Amino acid sequence: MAIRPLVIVPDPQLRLISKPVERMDAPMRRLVDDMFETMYDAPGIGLAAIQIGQPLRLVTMDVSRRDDSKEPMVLVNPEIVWASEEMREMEEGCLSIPEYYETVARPDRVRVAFRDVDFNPREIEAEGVLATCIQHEIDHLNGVLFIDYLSKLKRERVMRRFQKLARHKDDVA
Ligand code: GNR
Ligand code: NI
Repeated sequence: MAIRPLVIVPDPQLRLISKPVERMDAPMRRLVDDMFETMYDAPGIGLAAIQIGQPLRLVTMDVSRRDDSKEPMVLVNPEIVWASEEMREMEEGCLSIPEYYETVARPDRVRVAFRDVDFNPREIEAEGVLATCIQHEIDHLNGVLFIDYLSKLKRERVMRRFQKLARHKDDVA
């Protein structure tokens, strides 16, 4: 297992449409292991494969509190099959946009079809933090970031901050 470097904005990889996973073989399971290790190390409650540079429709999540009861989840090729009319506002952050938090409104409950780590088809209904996290991760698979739901002013302010940071990195390299 290995902790892999995170892809950070404005890296254009974050705008890619990820490709469906066709089978769960040994290399794919190793990728899942690395995603969990990277996610727990960050720490984060979810991670999409593109955040470590792999454009595949693969998500790891664990929304449990603290490490007394880990609840690792793997979503392969997840799809929202139903979303509630009711919305919920939650403060979001993203490992690809470090140390920036803003409130986003999303459907309060969603039904999600996906395949598990053995590639068996499954469906779950999620609400609360889990529903928010699943929607945030599925957005990543489609090249969408939570800042896309903010005003243009806020989004451009954040993007300028990270563009400046990225330029600075080139300076010292
Ligand atoms: O760790 C994370 N926390 C979080 C908090 C509120 C809404 C979504 C998230 S997901 C984020 C990790 C991440 O960037 N996943 O893509
Ligand atoms: Ni994210």
